[in-house]
Amino acid sequence: MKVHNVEMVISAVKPEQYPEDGLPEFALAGRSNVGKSSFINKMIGRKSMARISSKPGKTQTLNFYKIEDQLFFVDVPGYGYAKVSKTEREAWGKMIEKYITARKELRAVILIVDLRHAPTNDDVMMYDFLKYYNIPSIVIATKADKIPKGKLDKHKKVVKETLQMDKNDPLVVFSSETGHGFDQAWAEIEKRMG
Ligand SMILES: Nc1nc2c(ncn2[C@@H]2O[C@H](COP(=O)(O)OP(=O)(O)OP(=O)(O)O)[C@@H](O)[C@H]2O)c(=O)[nH]1
Ligand SMILES: [Mg+2]
Repeated sequence: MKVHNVEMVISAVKPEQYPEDGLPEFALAGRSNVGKSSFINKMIGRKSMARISSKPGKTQTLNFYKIEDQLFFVDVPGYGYAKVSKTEREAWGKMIEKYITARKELRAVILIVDLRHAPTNDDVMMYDFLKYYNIPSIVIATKADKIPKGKLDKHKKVVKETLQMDKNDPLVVFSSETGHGFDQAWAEIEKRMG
């Protein structure tokens, strides 16, 4: 998709604030600092529309970005950030769980993992959670610019095997720095918009 119009519609903290357009939504999931906001920025061709962390834990609300009046990207707080209090973590956990399991506009969760390392236990738990609730998922393995070209396939295999990915789920190797995987990522999203 060629993106010209992006509107940050709302930073929501509760369901009453979610948009009511009925447009398809794609939520970003992944550990804190993995590159969720950078993924959104790359996909919409803006340098800093979605806020990028200098510190992990920057995204604290559900941020709805309306793209071309056709879909929403929903930027979600990352998991696994140690410096968040237990109470806060539980509150966010509940909000995200509720959004993911109950939101009828949600077409797929875009799970972002770091291609450089094997997915963490939290990543595995998130993927299992999506499978358990039958939420379609698109796995994006980002920071591909940090891996030598000849090793991409090997790293990709580690991601697939560690998550024990369903053969029907797409895994897109991506880089927010170089745009590697951009067309494939859009193709996977567009397939699930209708
Ligand atoms: N080299 C490289 N760095 C990246 C890439 N994507 C993200 N980063 C860097 O990783 C850091 C975190 O990126 P964010 O996009 O803010 O991560 P996030 O997942 O939104 O973080 P939270 O909102 O805190 O959960 C930033 O310093 C980015 O510049 C990538 O594809 N390649
Ligand atoms: Mg973020």
